[in-house]
Amino acid sequence: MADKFTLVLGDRQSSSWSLRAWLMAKHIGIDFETTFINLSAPLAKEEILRYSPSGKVPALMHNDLLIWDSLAIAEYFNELFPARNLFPPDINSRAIARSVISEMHSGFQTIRSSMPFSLNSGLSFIDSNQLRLEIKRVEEIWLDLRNKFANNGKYLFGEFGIADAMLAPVVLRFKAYGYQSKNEIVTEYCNTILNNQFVKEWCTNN
Ligand SMILES: N[C@@H](CCC(=O)N[C@@H](CS)C(=O)NCC(=O)O)C(=O)O
Repeated sequence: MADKFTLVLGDRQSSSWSLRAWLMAKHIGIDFETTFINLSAPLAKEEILRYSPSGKVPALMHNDLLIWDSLAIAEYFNELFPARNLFPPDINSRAIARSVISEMHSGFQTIRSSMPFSLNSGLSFIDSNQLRLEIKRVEEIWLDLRNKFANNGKYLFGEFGIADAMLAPVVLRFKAYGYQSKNEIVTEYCNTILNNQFVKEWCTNN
């Protein structure tokens, strides 16, 4: 029997964590089904809980196995498809990639709350010192990695990987809220993400 993968996702318009898992699956190139749940529907929570015990999306079903949380899905994909280089090839770079994705996964609360994920544009964000600090930190990560890995390709560690999937929603937030970096390298990386074929597909199919 062929392997069956299903991603349970929130709607494209509002679910940034779902986008991350979906980007990873698209990048790997597996055949997978999707179950989208409209997160603003009155019974959304009940619907999510039919699939995901945490009450959150994304969740991945691989045959009879259920994996929930974007980070666990990322690590599972990496173990199943090592040849797709979802993490960079050398141990030091992998450790940095894991630091970056963990920082994203557990931090940047003010970016999340002041710039809620949306595919619309022309939105207004709630400005604050903390928001500026977090934006500065994201830009510092992008700049540092692009400077280090520029020779390997145009993504954070050269080739597209989990770190790019985890940070792509921040690029879309900046676009939605009209935040434009003054740094050329940061802007170039943001354009790379905005021009990624799968990011475009997520944004146009909503
Ligand atoms: N740590 C989780 C966060 C997942 C998360 O917060 N998902 C949101 C959608 S982006 C969700 O399920 N919200 C619905 C709810 O909380 O009822 C992950 O990385 O997957």
